[in-house]
Amino acid sequence: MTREEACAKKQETLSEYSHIGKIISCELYGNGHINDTFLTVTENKRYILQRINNTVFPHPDEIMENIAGVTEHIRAKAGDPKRATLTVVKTNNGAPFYKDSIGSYWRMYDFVEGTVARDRAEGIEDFETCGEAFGRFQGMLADFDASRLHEAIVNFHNTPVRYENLMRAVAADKVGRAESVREEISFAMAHEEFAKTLALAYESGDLPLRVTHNDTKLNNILFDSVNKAPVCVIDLDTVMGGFSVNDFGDSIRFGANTAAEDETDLSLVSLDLGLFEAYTRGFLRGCDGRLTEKEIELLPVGAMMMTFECGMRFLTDYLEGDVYFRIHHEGHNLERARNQFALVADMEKKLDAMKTIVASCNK
Ligand code: ADP
Ligand code: GN1
Ligand code: MG
Repeated sequence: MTREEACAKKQETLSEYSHIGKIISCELYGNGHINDTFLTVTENKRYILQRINNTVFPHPDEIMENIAGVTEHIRAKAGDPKRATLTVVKTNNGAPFYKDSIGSYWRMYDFVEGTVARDRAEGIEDFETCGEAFGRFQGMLADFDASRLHEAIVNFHNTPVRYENLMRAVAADKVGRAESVREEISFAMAHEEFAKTLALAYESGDLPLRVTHNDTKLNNILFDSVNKAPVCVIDLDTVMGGFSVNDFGDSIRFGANTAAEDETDLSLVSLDLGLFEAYTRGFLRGCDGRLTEKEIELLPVGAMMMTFECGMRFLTDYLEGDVYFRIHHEGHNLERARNQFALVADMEKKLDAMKTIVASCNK
C-alpha cells in the first residue's frame, strides 16, 4: 500500500474526532521522515493529526502507552502544562488512537500554539539552548521507570545490528542497486570495528542505559515563535532505554552539519566545531551533573556513531528500495547516505578537537 492509499482514510478518521468541531482544513505538514502529519484546523483550535507509520512502528498501541506515561510524567513537573509536552486528543470514544478500516493507526495532538519547528539553528547561542533542552528532557525522565516503556523499535540504536542489516541488504540486493554503491559499502565496511565502540562500552559497564529520546533532531523541538526559546520536545515515539551519548550525537549529526542532511554538494558538508562546542555546553548544563565522566568522554564518539549509523540506515533503505524513510525524489536516500558518510569522514579528522572541546566544557 502506498502512503497516499494509507492516508485515504483521513476523512473516516476525522469523523472519529468530530467532538473537536467543524474541520476547516487538514493538510500535510512538517518535515518529518516517518509519520504522515496533518495540520488540522477547526473554527476554534489547531490540531496535529498523524498517521503512525506502522512499517516503522509495528505496535502503535504500545507507542501510545509510552507517550501517555512520558507526557504525564513531564507535565507533572512542568511550569506550563499546555506547552511543556504533547497533549493527546482522545477520539469520540475516549481512545488515545483510532485504528481505521484498513488497519492504519491515527492519533491527534493539540497543536502547541505560539511555537515553530526549525531545521536549522539560528546561530551558536540558539543551538546551545537546544542542547540544554534535550539535556533537560533526559533529566525530567531520569526518575521514570524504564521498565514501564515498551521497546518501540527493537535494536533502534544498536549500531552493530544496523551494520549487519546493511550487509544483509547488500547480499540480498533486492532492487539491484548494490553495484552502484560499492564505494559507500566499502566506507561502511572500513568502520565495522568502530560500530561496536558504544556496545562494548555498555557491555563493560562504562555506559549506563538511561531513558532517552533517541531522535534528537532539531525539528523535534518546538521553539517559542516570539522569543525563540525551546518550549517543548516532541516526536516521542522512540523514547525508551538508550545511551545519553546517542541523544547528544544525533543532535550534532543533524544540527552541527554545515549543510542540510541531504545536501548533494559534499564540499559543503562538515562538522562546525563552533556549533559542536555550543551544543556541548548546553547539553552538559541541561544534564546538570547527571552524566558520568565516561559518558562525557564518549560524547564525541556518540556524534560520530549516530552519523555513521544514520548513513548506514539511509544506505540500507536505498538498497531495499526506499521502504522506510520518506523520500522526495529518486536517489534521495543515497544522497543522504553520502552526506552522512562525508560528515563521518570530517568528524574523524576533528575527533581530537572534539575531545578537547568536551574536556574544556566539562571543567
Ligand atoms: P515524524 O516522526 O514524521 O518526524 P513528528 O512527530 O516529528 O513526526 O512531526 C512532524 C512535524 O510536525 C514536526 O517536526 C513539527 O513541525 C510538527 N508537529 C508535530 N507535533 C506538533 C504539535 N503538537 N504542535 C505543533 N507542531 C507539531
Ligand atoms: C527519522 O522521524 P524523524 O524525521 O524525526 C528517524 C530518525 C533518523 C532521522 C534522519 C523513528 O526522524 O531515527 O535519525 O529520520 N526516525 C525514526 O533524519 O526512524
Ligand atoms: Mg520528527
